[in-house]
Amino acid sequence: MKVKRYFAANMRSALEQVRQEQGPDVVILSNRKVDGGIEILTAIGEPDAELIERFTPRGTRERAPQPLTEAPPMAAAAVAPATVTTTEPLWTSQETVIQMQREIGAIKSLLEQQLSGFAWHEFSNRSPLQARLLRVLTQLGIAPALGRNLVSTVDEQREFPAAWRQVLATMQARLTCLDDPILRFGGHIALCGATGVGKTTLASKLAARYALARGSNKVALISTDDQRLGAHQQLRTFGRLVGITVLSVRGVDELPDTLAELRDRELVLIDLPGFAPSDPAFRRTLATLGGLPSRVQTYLTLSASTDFHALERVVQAVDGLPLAGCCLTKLDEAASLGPALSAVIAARLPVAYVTAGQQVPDDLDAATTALLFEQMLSMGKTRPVPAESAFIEQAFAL
Ligand SMILES: Nc1nc2c(ncn2[C@@H]2O[C@H](COP(=O)(O)OP(=O)(O)OP(=O)(O)O)[C@@H](O)[C@H]2O)c(=O)[nH]1
Ligand SMILES: [Mg+2]
Repeated sequence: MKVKRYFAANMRSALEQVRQEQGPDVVILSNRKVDGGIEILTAIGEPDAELIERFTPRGTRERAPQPLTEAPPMAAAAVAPATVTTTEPLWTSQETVIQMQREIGAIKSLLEQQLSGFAWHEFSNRSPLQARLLRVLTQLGIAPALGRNLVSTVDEQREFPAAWRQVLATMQARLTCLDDPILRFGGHIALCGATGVGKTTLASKLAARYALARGSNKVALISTDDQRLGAHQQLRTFGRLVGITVLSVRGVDELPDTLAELRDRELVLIDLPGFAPSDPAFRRTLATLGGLPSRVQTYLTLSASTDFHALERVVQAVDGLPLAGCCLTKLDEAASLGPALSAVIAARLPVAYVTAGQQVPDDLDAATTALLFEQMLSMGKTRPVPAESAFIEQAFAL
């Protein structure tokens, strides 16, 4: 076995020299930086155990050096990459690496937690009034992003009561309520939303109220839910009880004919099936409704007892679709009204009606900002959302 020394200004040219002179089967014994460039020592001929031992760094003796046709050292891979084969498991699947990834993940979340803690404390020291306002908004269930945005314009020099009134006024200005649009003007109204939020109950309440005010022959209901067992029946039974016409269709495509049949009705309520926000049929159905020749106004039904992230998913699912507004249900079941108001403010959805109970037609009110704010504040007083430091620090990091 013969040792040969190569010298070049950089690693690339040194390897190029080795490759040109000795081809891919050369054994690289060592490579190191020396004055003015890189030195590579190579071996040719039959392997010499003693020589290999001398040039193998401690801790890697069982693996290196090797011919370039086997698992290559870093530099050798550049010489003959196409001939490299290895049966060793990929390094990413090795147990130790997986364990390291887990530990890095844990350190990362610990760091994030600490950073959000620092951020909150730094914020509290710098802007104590804004921090106090944010804490109260958190107790009302207001989503962190909206809360931070609301307090950001408050002047630190103000007294707390005046600053709080300013925050409420800013929030109120961002919330739009519609003035009883369905019961005042009728029309073709579709109610959409996630499963079980109270669409059919709301449609029944609106129909019954309209019938009480203007006569049952002025209103009709259409059930479009052919998926859920008994869905058509639920509305039909209600219709029979209160003397309101109820028709069923197998899908929204059949609506134009049915709406034409009901042309003498002032108010036609279309009860849609419930959809999971991720179901593409949700958007498809709403898009079809938007394209019907007869104008159909669609309202999104949101349950106030749902948490903010679930509400956010629903409003994002209908983003960009033509909605007339939304209705908030199950206020009686909600622990706080903050999440629902945060979601509708973020989505700029006007609120038309609220419901707070199962009674048809009693538990229904036209939405007003005064009513919603009064509810939100009284819920916050009786059932404040926990706003201990740990909770608010986490919210502050989001
Ligand atoms: N507590 C309370 N329950 C309500 C309210 N509105 C509806 N519910 C109840 O919620 C349940 C589901 O109501 P539905 O009207 O069938 O809901 P849906 O959205 O039509 O459901 P799917 O058609 O299955 O998607 C029923 O038990 C209703 O009585 C409300 O404001 N408060
Ligand atoms: Mg229903």
